[in-house]
Amino acid sequence: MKIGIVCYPTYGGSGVVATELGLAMAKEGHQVHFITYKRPARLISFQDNVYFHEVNAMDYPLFEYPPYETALASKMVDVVNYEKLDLLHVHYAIPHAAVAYMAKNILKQKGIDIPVITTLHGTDITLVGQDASFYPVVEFSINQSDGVTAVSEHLAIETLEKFKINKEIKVIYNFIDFNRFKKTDKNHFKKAIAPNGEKIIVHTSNFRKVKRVDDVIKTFEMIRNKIPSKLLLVGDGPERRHLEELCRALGLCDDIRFLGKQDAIEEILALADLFIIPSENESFGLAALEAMACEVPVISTDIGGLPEVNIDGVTGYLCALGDTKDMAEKAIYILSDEKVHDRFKLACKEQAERFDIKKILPQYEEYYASFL
Ligand code: GMT
Repeated sequence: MKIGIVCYPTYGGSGVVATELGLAMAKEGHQVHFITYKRPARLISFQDNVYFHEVNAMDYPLFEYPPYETALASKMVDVVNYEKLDLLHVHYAIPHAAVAYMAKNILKQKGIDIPVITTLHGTDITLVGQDASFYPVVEFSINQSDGVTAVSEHLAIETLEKFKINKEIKVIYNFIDFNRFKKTDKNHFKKAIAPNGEKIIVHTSNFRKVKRVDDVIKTFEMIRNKIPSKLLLVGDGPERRHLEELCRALGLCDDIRFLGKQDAIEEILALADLFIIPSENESFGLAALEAMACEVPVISTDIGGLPEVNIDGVTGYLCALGDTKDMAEKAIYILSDEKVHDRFKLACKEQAERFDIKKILPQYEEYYASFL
């Protein structure tokens, strides 16, 4: 198949899933064309069957905002037409589903019928898509897509509750590549970060309000009072400054490291003892799955699709939003006893295997094939 993938090229979960999916499809022999404004963050080296088409919105003094959607639609038309693509898969409904609708109709006039599949990732439905400035376009363009997938049961149900959707939404979960995410021996690195054998707690995100990184820090403070530990905060985003101030105010700077955006997340997870994801909204929680694949137990909220990934009392614990006391107690329980910790670690790996890319990729291939 010749597949066009449209996504955000940044470190956000939807871009990561789109890129990893494309790369895996290319390895299976499909030809994959990424269409976006920048090289996707995880598209780091040359790979056979992979192409990247950069979208450039022309600047002009009249434009306060260069019209990216128009440039993207034109690029989609161009690539589909000249590369003879079989299918377009757009990730994150805003604005990609609407732009795909426009491209599809332009191509129809040229006698080309291209199926469009939209994958809903989360905030495009639960947060951003609810804003009046986007809502009608999101609803319309989802209904105009030939196929619609969601990354969890919860997100599929929420989409049907929040919009009038006349399409069946197929659930295809986020996935994990065990060639990359697995437990590895990084003891030298661990010694550098935790020289006295402290426990290592990790959080990765884009530091947006929805991720509630404050709660990670508050939980960590309570854990550290009982168990010597270090916190690694991976990622960057709008809350970073405020979080640094919170660390200073709580006197935690010696035990908390801000590592910024990292490509090799798996190397950090490989030395982690616990992962915390206290989000107020999370359609799936790819970051939690990445941790679990590296045998790291997860303390999360019981929100959105997280309970489909993190099994309460088995792979970690599900706690109420904002209940940092409960999060800390559960974390201390897991970290206090080696045998308990080992039981959780093993369960994490077993649960992560349900989402092995080898199991999820054929679901996408089958879904694509049903539109051709
Ligand atoms: O806010 C983020 O976490 C980024 C966001 C995105 O769309 O880029 O991630 C969403 O998609 C991921 C991949 O499908 C999911 O694993 C995340 O749970 C989801 N984030 C939210 O729902 C907040």
